[in-house]
Amino acid sequence: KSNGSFNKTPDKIPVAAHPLAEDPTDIASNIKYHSQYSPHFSPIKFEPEQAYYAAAESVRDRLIQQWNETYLHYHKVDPKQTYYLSMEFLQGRALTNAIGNLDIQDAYSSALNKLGHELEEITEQEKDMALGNGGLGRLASCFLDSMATLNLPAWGYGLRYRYGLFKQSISKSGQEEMAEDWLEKFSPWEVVRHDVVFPVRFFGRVEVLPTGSRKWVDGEVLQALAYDIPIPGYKTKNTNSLRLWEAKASAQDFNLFQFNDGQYQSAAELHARAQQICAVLYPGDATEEGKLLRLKQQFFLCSASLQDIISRFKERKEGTKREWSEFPTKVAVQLNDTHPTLAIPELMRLLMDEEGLGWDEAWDVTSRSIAYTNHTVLPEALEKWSQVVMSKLLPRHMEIIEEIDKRFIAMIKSTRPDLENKISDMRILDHNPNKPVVRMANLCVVSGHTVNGVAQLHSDILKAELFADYVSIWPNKFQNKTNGITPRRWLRFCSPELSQIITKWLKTDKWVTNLDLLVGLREFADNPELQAEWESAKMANKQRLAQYILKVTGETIDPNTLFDIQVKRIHEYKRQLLNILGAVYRYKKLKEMSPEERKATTPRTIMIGGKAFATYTNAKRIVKLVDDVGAVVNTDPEVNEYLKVVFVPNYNVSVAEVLIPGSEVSQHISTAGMEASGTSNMKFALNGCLIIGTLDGANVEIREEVGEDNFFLFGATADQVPKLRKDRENGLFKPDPRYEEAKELIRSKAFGNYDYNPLLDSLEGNSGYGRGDYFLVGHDFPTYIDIQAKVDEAYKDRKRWIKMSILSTAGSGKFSSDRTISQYAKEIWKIEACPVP
Ligand code: NBG
Repeated sequence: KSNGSFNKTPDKIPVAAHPLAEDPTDIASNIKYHSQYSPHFSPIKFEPEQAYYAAAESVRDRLIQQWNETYLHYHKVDPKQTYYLSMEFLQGRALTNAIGNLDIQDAYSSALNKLGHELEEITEQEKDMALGNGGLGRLASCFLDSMATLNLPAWGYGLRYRYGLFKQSISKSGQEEMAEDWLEKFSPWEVVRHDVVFPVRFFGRVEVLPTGSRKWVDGEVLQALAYDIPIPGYKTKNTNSLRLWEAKASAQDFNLFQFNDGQYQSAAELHARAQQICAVLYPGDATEEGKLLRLKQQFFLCSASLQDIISRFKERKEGTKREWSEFPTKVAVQLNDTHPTLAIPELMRLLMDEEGLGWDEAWDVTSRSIAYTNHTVLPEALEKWSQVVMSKLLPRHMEIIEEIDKRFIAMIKSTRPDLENKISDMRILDHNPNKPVVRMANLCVVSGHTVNGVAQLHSDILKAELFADYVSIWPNKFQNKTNGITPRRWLRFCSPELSQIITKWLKTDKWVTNLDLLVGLREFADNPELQAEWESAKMANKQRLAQYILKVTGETIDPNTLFDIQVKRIHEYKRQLLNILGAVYRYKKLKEMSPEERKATTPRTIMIGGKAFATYTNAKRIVKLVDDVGAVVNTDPEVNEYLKVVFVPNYNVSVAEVLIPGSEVSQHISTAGMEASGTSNMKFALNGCLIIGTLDGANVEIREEVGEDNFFLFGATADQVPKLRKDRENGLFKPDPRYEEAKELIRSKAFGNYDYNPLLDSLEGNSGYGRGDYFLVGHDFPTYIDIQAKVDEAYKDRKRWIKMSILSTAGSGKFSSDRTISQYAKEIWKIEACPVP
């Protein structure tokens, strides 16, 4: 523990700055240097918070050294580079990761001791950088880690949101949202680049020049200013960048005359509008203003990033004239879902209107540079923008999109007359008279050179359903890239105990960058020595988790019970409702048992966490239900030794780092065909946690890798789902009595007076999205309950359970994001490693 009364740095530590220091005393000097010469606080205090900022800045110095070398090296070698455009990056905390990747953990730990602090306590001071929602944003962050670790010349591009994903708290009325102020003080990890500024225009009109070429003029122009975050690779010099854009207005846009005249608002109007752009991640889009703001955000990211990419392309061979046809051999742009689709018309515009290329040449360059990843088949998530809004905000881009659409139709008519009747589905513009829209996914498929899904099943569904018509035109455009996770953050750093055991038994720590080596654990899965070590490491993680739960909820949970976790965004298709109905059923059965019978059960602690989108009513009801069930079950003296239900508030990356290592089973129970991949399933499996899951997304591949015996499978398969929905419509569904019992108990107000009827009603009736049990909770309930009984049985056999746990970790090698990124690099981006010497 830190010395609480200690509030000054000790005098015996000299103040100095040698960024590359290895020795703990020198590192302590560096930290002290920052506390004095980069002052952000008044000089007398040196409590954990001050120590965190000073330590982080000292780490940053070291990163900057490698970072600059990396930049210069790439500049000299001029390799082809990847640009990963994403509206979301869920970086989480950076300090543990940075010192871990730099391999200076021990030195920092002792340096901080010398200054009267503990490393663990210091790292807890850091706020999560939560510039994303869930899996898609965290995937982007795992990818950055792998790209740097693999020495790939690559950049992440995103927006510097002032407030990240909202902070969730749970009150009597359920979820409450608050702004998450990650920049409340400042972030020690970002470096502003005052020389990297690009103009971004909105609105205005298209002018036809005497030459016939077109130019976008007037409207309003904001400035995009670059903030860079260093992305260190694991034990390598390569340090890449995550470049986040901030929107600014310039001094000329500040009307001093108006201001002095007392018209404060109108004097700084453009400044206020600039601030709105990066104010929040995914502003509500129920209103027209909200929609416009989101489109502005997307364009802002695309325009600034592409101008930057083009300027780098030119700068790398300064003095020589570059051929534009060379551009796709130097630049690979990856669109993380459809949010950055406007990169397509923006690159076309820049090439034609600014650089003077003709359509064909610009199209060739654009379509050879850009590729698109699809992350969902849910219809409501496939973006469609109003043509009216698009024409107003981006008149030149609308023209370009119309031209792409026109040429696509002409191509179909001339080369594929058999597809003529499909044109209205396949084309980019949808001229529905009530609401003409631009279909962003179609624009990506038509324009990009490659389209990929994020797990085998998902990629198969894309080819067979969503994009089936395009497959017949471009059979080679479609690929699968099964998602992955970085083993650094998600095992090596979040579970040091387990990592040490793995290293000991494999006799190498090379698994950290070559995760396939984990298969080596298989041969020891029955070894009692390994089993004992494994169990005690898991127990330590469970204890840490129990302490965390006590701290954030006040609930005491017993580490000797089976820890069962479901954490992810709350969504009906992810079926947290199935989980809680199962818990309610378990509660009811426990109540009906005699004390002896209860003693024979497997005691369980069910933890559920995740954020519900602020306007998603049913998701919020689910949060409330979990909390209400917990309130009753956890205080019921008859059962609370055997069952607890806890809602874990404010789930985010750093909370996941505590939950996942301490888990024993986790639930990935989406309606088959609806979860594109899932990535937390991989994190759990890697940490020796067994999965209860449907055959959905990456579950399918996890089960293949860890073995059927080590995976608790239940539920309908994706190909059965359409028929089951039809049957339901035709009144052919017969509910299981256990399912009816569970719902009935909730309706009877056993868990409080809140009106759960609207939520439960979504499970009744015969048809319709969100009604008639679209997500098949009722159909899958009986097999879900049966598999839960198997979990209980399996847990009683400790040896078998630990073996399964070891085999789960041993089989998780495939799910390293290093594997995923190597495949992207080779099969989509065609880039190669460029290690800094
Ligand atoms: C999500 C999917 C997940 C998947 C992640 C990352 C979106 C649109 N999609 O299943 O729901 O793991 O993307 O690919 O956020």
